[in-house]
Amino acid sequence: MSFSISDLLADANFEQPPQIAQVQNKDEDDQVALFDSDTDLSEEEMEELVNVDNNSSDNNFYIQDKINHPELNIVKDSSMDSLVELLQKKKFKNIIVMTGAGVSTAVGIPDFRSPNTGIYSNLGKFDLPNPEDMFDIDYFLYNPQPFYFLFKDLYPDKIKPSKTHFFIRLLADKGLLLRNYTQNIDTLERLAGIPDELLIESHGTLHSAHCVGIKDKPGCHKEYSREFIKEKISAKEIPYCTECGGLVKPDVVFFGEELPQKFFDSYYEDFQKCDLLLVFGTSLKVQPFCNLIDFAKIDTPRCLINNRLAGVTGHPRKGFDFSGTFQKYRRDVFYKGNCDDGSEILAKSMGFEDELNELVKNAEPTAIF
Ligand code: CNA
Repeated sequence: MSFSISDLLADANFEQPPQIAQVQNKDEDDQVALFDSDTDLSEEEMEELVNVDNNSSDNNFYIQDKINHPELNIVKDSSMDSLVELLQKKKFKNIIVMTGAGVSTAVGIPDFRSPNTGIYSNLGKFDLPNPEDMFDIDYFLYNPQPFYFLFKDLYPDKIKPSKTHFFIRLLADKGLLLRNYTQNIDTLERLAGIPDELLIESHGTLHSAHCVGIKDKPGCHKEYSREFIKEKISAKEIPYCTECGGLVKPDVVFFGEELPQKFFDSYYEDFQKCDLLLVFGTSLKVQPFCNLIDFAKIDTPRCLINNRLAGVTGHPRKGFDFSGTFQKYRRDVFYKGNCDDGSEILAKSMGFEDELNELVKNAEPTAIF
């Protein structure tokens, strides 16, 4: 193992407020762009932190506080039952839902990192130098073909949103959703009826497209519809701009590109206001999105619903603390399972399970790409 718990604690800077990851870009020093984090812990290392003996005063930074004031803990342990208990006692009014590719796998769109089924495991035929190059803007401008042809393979002909998308839509209908921050580009949130003002498509969307030019020649930014792209790639053609001959790229944020302004305009205030954070179907490996969980106030309960551990760092101010060891208040819950089962449990404890099942049953499959 490459770390010790005391090293992690010694390492952590307790005074520093959470920060959105910054990455240097060749054009502007302070640009905040999308990048894949490679500094985080393996699943085994996360498991060790989750199973740490938190009665040992060496490990538990806030042990004295917690012994003297057990009532300060927001949840009694990291199980879903603790959150259900809380949901039954307290009405949350400003819920933020963060979502990743795991909310769409149930309806047939693969995620990035699931072993065997994820996109990264199935890029062999494209002969890329690295799997991440598929979504890298410099590589795209140099060789756009793999990106366009991946989409042709990727999307089922007709698709409907998952139960989790409809759960989020119902939170919106009931006035409980403060915002849905999604990393997904598949537009299933829109199809589920989550209103635009409550949705932040943090990594862009396949809904629209623009001319981005070609290598060493900036584009004219002319806007194109999804249908335009769809027609071209169905005919196995690369979509070029009819004005300037540049490449027409869906408005998806590639590694190295800036996130939408709406993300930066909203996240700080939203997370300060948030009274419950639900995180669904993400490995929390893409920055700066994964840093958002650190912006919830220290007594805001947070729940990860995912089929494997994610976002555990062992730092008091970074990531989840499912062992209740590193943070002042115990407030993190982990439901290890699939997103739709997690949504069902939440909907049931909030009293709208039947409405949810009705929405799922009545949804019509639609062609999105
Ligand atoms: P990821 O890194 O592939 O992680 C997905 C996580 O979800 C993994 O931990 C999986 O184990 C877990 N998971 C998969 N299916 C389920 C399920 N049914 N229930 C519970 N857990 C599940 O993907 P992230 O979203 O974390 O990474 C961010 C990338 C992925 C963004 O930039 C996206 O644009 C990109 N992406 C989006 C889509 C989409 O729009 N549907 C698809 C593939 C990739």
